[in-house]
Amino acid sequence: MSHVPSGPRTVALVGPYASGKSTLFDALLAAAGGPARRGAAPRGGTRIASCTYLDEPWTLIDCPGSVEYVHEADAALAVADIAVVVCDPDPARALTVAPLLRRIDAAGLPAMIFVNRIDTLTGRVRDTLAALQELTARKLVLREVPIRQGDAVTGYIDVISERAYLYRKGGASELIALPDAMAERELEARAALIEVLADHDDKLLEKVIEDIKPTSDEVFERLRAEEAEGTIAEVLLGCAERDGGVRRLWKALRHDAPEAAVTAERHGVNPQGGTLLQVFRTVNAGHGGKLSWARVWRGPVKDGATLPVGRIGGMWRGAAGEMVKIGEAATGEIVGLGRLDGVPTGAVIGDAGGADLALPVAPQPVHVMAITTADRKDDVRMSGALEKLIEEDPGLTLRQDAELGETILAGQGEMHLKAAMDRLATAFGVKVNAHRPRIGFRETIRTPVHQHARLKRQTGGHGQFADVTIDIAPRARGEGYLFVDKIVGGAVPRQYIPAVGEAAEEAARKGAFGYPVVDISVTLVDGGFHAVDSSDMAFRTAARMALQEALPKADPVLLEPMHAVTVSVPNSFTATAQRLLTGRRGQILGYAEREGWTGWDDVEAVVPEAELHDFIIELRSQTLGLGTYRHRFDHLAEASGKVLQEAQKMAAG
Ligand SMILES: Nc1nc2c(ncn2[C@@H]2O[C@H](COP(=O)(O)OP(=O)(O)OP(=O)(O)O)[C@@H](O)[C@H]2O)c(=O)[nH]1
Ligand SMILES: [Mg+2]
Repeated sequence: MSHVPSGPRTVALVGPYASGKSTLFDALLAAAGGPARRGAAPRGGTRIASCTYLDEPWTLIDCPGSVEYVHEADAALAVADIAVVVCDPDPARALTVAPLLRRIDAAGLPAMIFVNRIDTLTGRVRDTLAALQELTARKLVLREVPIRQGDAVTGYIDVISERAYLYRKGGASELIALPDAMAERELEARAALIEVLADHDDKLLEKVIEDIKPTSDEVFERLRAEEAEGTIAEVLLGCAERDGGVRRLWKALRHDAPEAAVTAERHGVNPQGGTLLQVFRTVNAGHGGKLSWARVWRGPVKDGATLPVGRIGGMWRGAAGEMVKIGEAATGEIVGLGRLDGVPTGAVIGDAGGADLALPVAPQPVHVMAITTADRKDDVRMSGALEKLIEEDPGLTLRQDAELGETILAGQGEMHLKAAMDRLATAFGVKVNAHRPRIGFRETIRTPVHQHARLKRQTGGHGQFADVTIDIAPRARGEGYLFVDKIVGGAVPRQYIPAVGEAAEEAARKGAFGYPVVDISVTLVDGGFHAVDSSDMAFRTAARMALQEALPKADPVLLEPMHAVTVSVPNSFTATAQRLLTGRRGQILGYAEREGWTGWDDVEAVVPEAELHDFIIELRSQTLGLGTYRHRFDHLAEASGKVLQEAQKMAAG
């Protein structure tokens, strides 16, 4: 059928961990005339490459599948014209695609599904489709039925054109006569596809009712329109490793992927106006400088152009394995821009009007590490480098813990944080060590104590003298520190009394177990002074002595921070989540269906902060990587036994 050549379009290859996205990315580029690269796809990071397929310009974004990089995949989805969801044919693994399909649905992004590793399929494709259909609001339609020889899938029939093909490694599939034995299955799949499309099209519906076979063009047109709307997603089959279904996918994309203008309209971008760009990925290559990957929402944009955020210092297009310098980029293109200092990932450059271009907010970090420079000399450089790293990666957050004197780097998981620290070393030359962050323990007392202390020193000339008697007493949780002055008759002169209150409060920063003491009152009940030897300083010292002596006698108790935790899991893992929380001294408060997520539960619990450190690692390993959690500080709770021993060891060390 006729095809009007389109302008630049962008495809985000997304899908669960190790589903074959990078293999497919390489195969698509090879089919588009790029170098044939096999097997050496790096694990993890996003790759971006532009190419031409049948004279049309494309950019492919190979997104990481790891749950620790959802924010990277989300950023790619936010600038893509269509998503290709690469997944495994095993229905038992379908659940791993659930969070991604939800995000694509929520964004209203057009999508196709590429069921990869079709060579490993032992069951029926229908079952794979049914399992996937459970997970998305859009209707899935099977574009192909597999042809098998023995157990192996060796080709497919396209149910719209009704042509049969055999996969050919390293090349286009071979057109063959439609196998007789397959005719019935093909008709059945075609009828199912048309039935779905007819739901959205009265003319098609009439034909179905009157039993008239619609033309391929009619079916193609409807599919294209519904896919662009995000109401239907076609499901293609393939085997990226052996080039199976790769050209079929190219053709489907070429035909059905919406043009840049359609995507711009979906985001509410006004086609009229000045240059409009959006940075969706930043790579700080250290001495190589900073590269900001952007979608051109409104072009053209020229290298050297002065943008509101500065001048573009170099412009590149990604190509398979290299970068090609370009002078100008058109609307719809994905380009790398040089030297946009201070421009963070997500930045929208130009007048966006009322357009909705914000990148999805990265999930709350679930893994934290305290970091220190391996060499003290690097301290200043570390903070500069960290600032750049955060700017580059919205999945990271940084916090200075003044109380514990720690720099806390938080991210999406163990690998994510390790990668961030590696980047500090390789791109910024700052070597850091990481350790488990300290817990902000507190302590308080359970019994009142009456305490006297006297400072009396004679050093050469005039000495130091101060005498105080205090009562310390517990207060209710959260009431804080209170100083009460009950001096009568000038036992302690007025001017020294504030010093007593302040010094006692300072001394309470390190209690019997070595942690800040909270929720106590200190009452100054009596004292004595010397006309010459008393001073602010002397009263401070006496107050400190009194408190330090009193605290251990006041039945001290360690308080540990408790967090309100919400764990989200598919409901087949609800019991697992509860068991893991209980195993970490968590108190389960209950569970309920996760809002807007049928088939998922939110388990609520109160868990000690000290137990959350490695929690995400265990949770993911027990839930196919699907479990997530959110948390916030809730209250301080009394702790004893092993926790107390550990805390005391920590305070001492
Ligand atoms: N049998 C079979 N194996 C495949 C196919 N496609 C990819 N693989 C293999 O699956 C493994 C993972 O492939 P990748 O392409 O790296 O997967 P990915 O989705 O990019 O992985 P992440 O980026 O880590 O999420 C590799 O060992 C591939 O060789 C396929 O069609 N059939
Ligand atoms: Mg990959």
